[in-house]
Amino acid sequence: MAAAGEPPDQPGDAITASERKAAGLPRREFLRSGLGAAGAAVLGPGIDPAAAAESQPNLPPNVPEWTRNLGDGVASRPYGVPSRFENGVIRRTVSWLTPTDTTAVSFAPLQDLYGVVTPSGLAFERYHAGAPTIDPAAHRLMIHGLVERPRLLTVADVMRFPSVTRTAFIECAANGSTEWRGAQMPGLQFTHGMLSCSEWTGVALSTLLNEVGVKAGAEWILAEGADAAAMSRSVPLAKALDDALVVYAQNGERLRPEQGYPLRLLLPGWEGNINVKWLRRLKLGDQPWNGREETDRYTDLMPDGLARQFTWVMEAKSVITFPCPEKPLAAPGSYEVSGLAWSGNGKISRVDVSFDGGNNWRSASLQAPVQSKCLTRFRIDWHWPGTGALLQSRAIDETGYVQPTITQLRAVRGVNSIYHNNAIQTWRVSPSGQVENVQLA
Ligand SMILES: Nc1nc2c(c(=O)[nH]1)N[C@H]1C(S)=C(S)[C@@H](COP(=O)(O)O)O[C@H]1N2
Ligand SMILES: [Mo]
Repeated sequence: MAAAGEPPDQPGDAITASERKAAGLPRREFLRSGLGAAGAAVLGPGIDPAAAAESQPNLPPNVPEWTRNLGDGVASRPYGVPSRFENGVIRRTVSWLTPTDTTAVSFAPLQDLYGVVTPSGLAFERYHAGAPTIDPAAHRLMIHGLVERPRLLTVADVMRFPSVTRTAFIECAANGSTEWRGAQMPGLQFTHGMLSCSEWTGVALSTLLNEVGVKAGAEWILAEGADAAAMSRSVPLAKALDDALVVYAQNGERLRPEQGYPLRLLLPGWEGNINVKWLRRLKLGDQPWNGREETDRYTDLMPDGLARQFTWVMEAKSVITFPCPEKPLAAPGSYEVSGLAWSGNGKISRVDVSFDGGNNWRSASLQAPVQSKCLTRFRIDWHWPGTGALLQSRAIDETGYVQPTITQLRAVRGVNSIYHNNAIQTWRVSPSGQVENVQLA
């Protein structure tokens, strides 16, 4: 199809206007009027079609083989997968963080993602006892304890209630845990990849609680999974009544097995661990249960030797996703620097970017709509002169909270913590364009 202002494609042309555009060639008007040089500001000199034609039979002005032959039919693809040329865009694991395949974590390839939604097949995975294969017909959600009418709900029962759809990020509290004592991981996928953002559909937990009738004195809910870990967490009733969902769908289709099929608890903005997958039980009680995941794990050891418990909220954080160690700069010139910002306390209100290690800051533009407890994409233009640079991003959320530097964070938290490292990330760009994970003193 011809873009606005392009001459329509002429059948029989060796190269059409849209092919020209796809190949990054200047428009014909530009060639005629001599404005082609304007395009060179970003991309440098254009392609020499004659040289390309000799070495690459599929390059313009030749007609490529995929235009000369019919493509695949619809029957060959009942469920689509990405282009095989994108087969490097995958979740990755770190052997020393994955003692067994079932107590595992995989990291999302943030360096290869665009916009704010994480494709379901690339959402990071974290589980304590493997991802169970649950037959939804044989699965029940039990709601009991301090309630008027205990219930065993089928998945179909849950799906009969009025539904809610919202987008929300999930970040493991251990995202960035390797960076407390110094820069360690070699790339963005491993410093920040325990982070995903999906459009979730389900039922408001308040709707289900209304159905069972919460008894006076109930203040907490035990949420338990049906996996072999029977992983459980204590959820305060206030959060359950605020914005908690029991979700059954993710990015337009039913939940993926690794994200909790057939039912998952979603607590927007709260640490990944409390978003209990394969949800089988909600028990109302008058105090927290103090299970393994909220005592031995998911607490923050402070410099005075005391541990903070119940630090549920993921505070404002951001990271530059281009450039990054996996995506270096090719040559000096103009670039769009881009990244992600998020806050478990609401909307991102501003993201500042520094190119000199935090001495000077410029505000980035935010992709609309900016949604609460959701990834927010930021973008800012940069002319890289080909010298060394220190890139940082700093998120500010609607509460006025400013993302701290690692030095500020260590001053309060020490270095004994594992969880809740939301420090500003520094990428060092070398004159060759390589990008490295560093920390500034
Ligand atoms: N039942 C159950 N729920 C669970 C877990 C688990 O092992 N079992 N892992 C938790 C942890 S530690 C995190 S970070 C998130 C990860 O969610 P994801 O795998 O969908 O990215 O799920 C949480 N919910
Ligand atoms: Mo986690």
